[in-house]
Amino acid sequence: MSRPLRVAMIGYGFMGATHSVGWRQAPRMFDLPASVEMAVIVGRNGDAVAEAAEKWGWAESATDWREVIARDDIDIVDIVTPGDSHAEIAIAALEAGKHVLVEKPLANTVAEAEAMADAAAAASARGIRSMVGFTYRRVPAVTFLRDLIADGVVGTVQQVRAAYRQDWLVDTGVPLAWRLQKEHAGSGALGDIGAHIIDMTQFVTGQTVEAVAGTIATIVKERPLLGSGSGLSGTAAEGFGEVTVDDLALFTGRLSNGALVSFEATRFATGRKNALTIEVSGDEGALAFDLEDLNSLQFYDRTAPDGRQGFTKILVTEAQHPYLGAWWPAGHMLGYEHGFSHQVVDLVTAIAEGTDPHPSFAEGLSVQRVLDAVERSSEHDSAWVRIAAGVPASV
Ligand code: SOE
Repeated sequence: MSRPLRVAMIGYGFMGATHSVGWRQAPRMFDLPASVEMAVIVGRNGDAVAEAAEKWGWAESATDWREVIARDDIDIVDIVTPGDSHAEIAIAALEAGKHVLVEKPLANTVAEAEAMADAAAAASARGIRSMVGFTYRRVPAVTFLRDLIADGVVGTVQQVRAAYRQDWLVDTGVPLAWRLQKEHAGSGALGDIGAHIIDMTQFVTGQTVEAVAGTIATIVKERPLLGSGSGLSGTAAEGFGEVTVDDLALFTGRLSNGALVSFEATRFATGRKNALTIEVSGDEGALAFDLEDLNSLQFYDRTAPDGRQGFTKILVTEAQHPYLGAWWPAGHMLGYEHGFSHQVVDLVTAIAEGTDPHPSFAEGLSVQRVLDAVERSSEHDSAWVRIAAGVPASV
């Protein structure tokens, strides 16, 4: 057997923890076609990144990502930094011949995403693979929902409702972490969680979002400066700074088949912690998913006899459901973190088989174009904005 694929992860915040769980669990639970080693984790603060390495099981830590991607013993670079460094690191890693996984959204701007997609296409010609971390595609119920739609169980998709609702910014004391600063995050709720529901809509329907009309808004315009910590768990310091991203985004999308989608991405849905929901309505049935009940789907079959129609709960935990064969007996539930293992399974399988994994950087670019179009629509009184050069959603 050839030597293991050795992984370097750049970044060590919340997504660093989730990706570490994925790299650790996937090889233990799935029969991967190649073995994997968690070689090195990289961050600017030497002490903090050494502690993360110890806690999450990385063999080494380092403080200079450029030195790490120049190493011959590294095969995969996993990027979990804020969006402002995705393009630079990903393009450098691809040029250095490393396979790349990058956390969503692909980038902060369309121009960066285009450069990344170009670099990925050039690298693919040299056998180098790249993937964007839209992990919710890999929740078994979501993958199964996509399969059912592809099998035609809802007939023609006529309407979609997609929402991602959080409430962590209702607290005006939450400090000005990088997710609230345009120069680091690109956008706010729109790019952070709206990106997930745009990708999910394109993934499950097999359609692309071709035009959007919507509004973004910032509800709390100033917040305490960040003291210690980062990401979602920082603490406040003295003084205030301006929030430069949106707190919520409401928009309508038109799919390539003409169907309309209502999108809502918000960090101000009081009481909703991490509530992603999607409902796809077709002429023969409907399917609905709710992340807060992630082991199941709701299915409505319009072709069932009159008087016996109604939404049915399908528990997506059987061995024949996507990814489930490697886990527990039916009914023994999975959680949020399992999607990160499934992401590793699909990436490592693609690398071993010499195929391009999904979601590709081109698919990440297609989401980025939608995000950009929503911002432009909002700037122009919610006018419809067409998305140029849409890239087909993958299977
Ligand atoms: C924060 O809003 C966040 O961590 C997102 O960045 C993730 O993509 C999502 O999985 C959970 O919420």
